[in-house]
Amino acid sequence: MRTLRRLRAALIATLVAPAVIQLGVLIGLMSPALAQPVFAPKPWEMGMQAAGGPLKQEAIDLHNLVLIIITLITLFVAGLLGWVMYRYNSQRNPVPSQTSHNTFLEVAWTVIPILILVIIAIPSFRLVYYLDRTPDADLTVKVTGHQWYWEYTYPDNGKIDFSSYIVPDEQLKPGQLRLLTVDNDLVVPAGKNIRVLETSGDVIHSFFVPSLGVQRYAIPGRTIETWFRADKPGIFYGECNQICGTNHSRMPIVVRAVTPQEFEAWLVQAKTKFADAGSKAPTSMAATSGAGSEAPASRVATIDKPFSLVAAAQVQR
Ligand SMILES: [Cu+2]
Repeated sequence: MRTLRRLRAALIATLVAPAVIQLGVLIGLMSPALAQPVFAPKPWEMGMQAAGGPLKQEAIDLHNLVLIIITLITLFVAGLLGWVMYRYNSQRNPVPSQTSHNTFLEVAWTVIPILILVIIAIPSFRLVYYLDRTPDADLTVKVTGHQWYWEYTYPDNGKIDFSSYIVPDEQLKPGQLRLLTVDNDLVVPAGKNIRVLETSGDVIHSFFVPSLGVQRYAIPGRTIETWFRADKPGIFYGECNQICGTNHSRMPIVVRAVTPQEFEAWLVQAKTKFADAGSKAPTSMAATSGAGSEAPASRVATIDKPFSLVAAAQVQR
C-alpha cells in the first residue's frame, strides 16, 4: 500500500512538476507591460512548443495520431515477442513446428501494414499541402536570409524593408531572451494569413518558427513560398535552422503578432523609421561577431554592402 502511494506521488511529481515549472517560466517570460503570450523554448521541455496557429496545431494533431499508432504497434510486437520467448522456448516446446507457410497470416501481415501506412499517409499528405501555401493571403512578407541576420520586406505596404539582428548578450535588457532577441521584430497582424516569400542573399538559410508551424528553406536565387497565421497576438521566437556559417546560431527570428489596428499603426511608424537607406545597416555590429567568436573585420564589413539579390528576388509569382 505504501509502495503504491509512493508510486502515485512519484507519478504526480513527474507529470505535474514540469507543467508547473513551464507555467512559471511562461508567466516569467510575459512582459508585464504587454502581457502578450510568449512562444519560446523552455527549460526541460519534453514535447513540442505550444501551437500559436493552425499550422502548428495540425502538425501536433498528426504527431499525436502517429504516436498512438506506433505505441500500439510497439506494444503488440513486444507482447508477441515476450509470448514467443515464454511459450516456445526449448523447455516448453522441445519439438518445434515445421510449418513454413500460412496463407492467411502472410496476407494479413502484408495487408495490415499497408493499411496502417495509408492511415498515416492520408493526413500526412493533407498536412504537407496545407503547410505549402495559402490560397488567400491577407499580407505578403518577403524574408531574406543573410549571413547572419534576416531582412524583412513588406511589398504590399510601400516596400517597407529592414534588417533584423540579434541583440548581443551584453545589450540585453531584463526579461529579454538570450540568443533569441532581435532589434527589429517581424510584425504581422494576428488572425490573418501571412504569405511568406523566402530567398537568400548568400547561402542557404531556413526560416523556422516552431510555434507557428513554419519552416522553409531560404535559397539564393530562388523565391520559395510558405505561409503562417498567428491565431492571437503574441511573440513567437524562432531561429535559422540550416547551418549557414560561423554565426548560424546568432540569427534568431522574432515574429510579433499584433491586432490589425496595431499593425496599421506600426506600418505608419515603420514607413518613417525604415525610410532612410541607412536603416539596412546593422544597429549592432557586435551582434554579427557574437560572444567568443572572432569574425574578421573584413567579413563583418561585407554584410554592409548592398544586397544584389534583394532586387532580383522581388516577388516573381
Ligand atoms: Cu542562417
